[in-house]
Amino acid sequence: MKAKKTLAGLALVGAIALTATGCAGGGSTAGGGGDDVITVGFAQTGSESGWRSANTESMKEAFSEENGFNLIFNAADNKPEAQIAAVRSFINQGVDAIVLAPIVTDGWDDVLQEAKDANIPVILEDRTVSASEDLYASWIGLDFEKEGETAGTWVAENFGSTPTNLVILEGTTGSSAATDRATGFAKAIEGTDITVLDSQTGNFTRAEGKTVMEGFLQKYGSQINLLFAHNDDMGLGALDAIKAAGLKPGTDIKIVTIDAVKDGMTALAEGEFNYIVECNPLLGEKTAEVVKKVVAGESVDKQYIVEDQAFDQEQAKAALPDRKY
Ligand code: GZL
Repeated sequence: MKAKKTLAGLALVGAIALTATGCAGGGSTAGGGGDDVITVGFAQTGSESGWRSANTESMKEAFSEENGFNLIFNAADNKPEAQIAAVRSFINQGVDAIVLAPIVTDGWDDVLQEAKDANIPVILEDRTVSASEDLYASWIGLDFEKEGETAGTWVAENFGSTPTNLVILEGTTGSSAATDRATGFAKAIEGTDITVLDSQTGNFTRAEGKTVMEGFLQKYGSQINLLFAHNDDMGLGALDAIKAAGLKPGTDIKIVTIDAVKDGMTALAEGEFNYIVECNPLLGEKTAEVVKKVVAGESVDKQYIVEDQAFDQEQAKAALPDRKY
C-alpha cells in the first residue's frame, strides 16, 4: 500500500506537508485514519431519481470508515461541468482513488488525463464514458442496451402485431444509460406495427417526466397507446399527467419503464405500470472491492456488468416484499 499522509495534517500545514512527505501523487490518506485508510473522491451525478438515491446509499455504505475508507462525496446536481470540477478538486486534494458516475458520456478526456498524470486511478460506476479505456481502471455498470432491448421485446411481443402509437420519455441527453437504452429499444421494435409518435428527454426526473407527458397528451391525446420511459421516475411523473387528462394509466395507456425501484414496482403491482426492466443500483460493494484491488496494485477486469431482471404485474406483487430498494 502506498505511503500515506494524514489529510488533517495537510489541512494544517497546507502544501508544505505535501512536499515534506514526498507525495507520490494521490498518496494522501483520510483525515484521522490509520496507514491503511483509502481516501476516495466519489463524483456522483446528483439526486435526480429514486435509483440515484439507492445507488448513493449503496456507495456510502460500502465506502465506510469501518471498511477502511475515507469517502469525500460530491453530487453534481446533474450538471456535467460541476462534475468535472469535482473530479479536478479530488485530484488537487491528492486522493488515493476517484470513483465517477459520469452524467454524460463525452467531455472526460482532459480531466481523466489529469488524474492519470497525477497517478490517481479512476473507477467508473453506473454509466460509462467515451474517453480512452486507458484513462480509467475499471467500469462497474449495467448493460443499458440490453435493458432497452428487453423493454422493446416486451412491447413488440405484446403490441407489435397491431398498429400501436408509442411516446418515449428519454433519460438525460448524452448519458450512456439513455443512449444505449434507446438503441436497444429501437432494435427490438424494428419491423413491428409500433409507431413512435414522439420522443423527448425528461432528464430522468419525475417533474420533467410529468411536464413532457403533459405536452405529449396535449399534442396526441388519446392517440397514445403506450409510453416507454427510460426510468421509473419519469414514468411516475407521467402518471399524474395521464390521470389529469382523464385517462387510466396501465389500461388506456400502457407503460413500460426501467429501474424497478420501490415506487415503480408499487405502481406496477397496482396495475398503473405494465412492465419494468430492472437496473440494479446496488453497485457499492463491487465498486469498493475493485477500488481496494486497484489501490493495492492488483489487476482488475476492465468492466464488471451487474445482472438485471424484468417484472410484469404479477411478478412485481411477489417480489415487492423482499426488494432492497
Ligand atoms: C442507470 C442510471 C439511471 C437510472 C435513472 O444506471 O444511470 O440514472 O436509470 C438514474 O433512474 O437517474
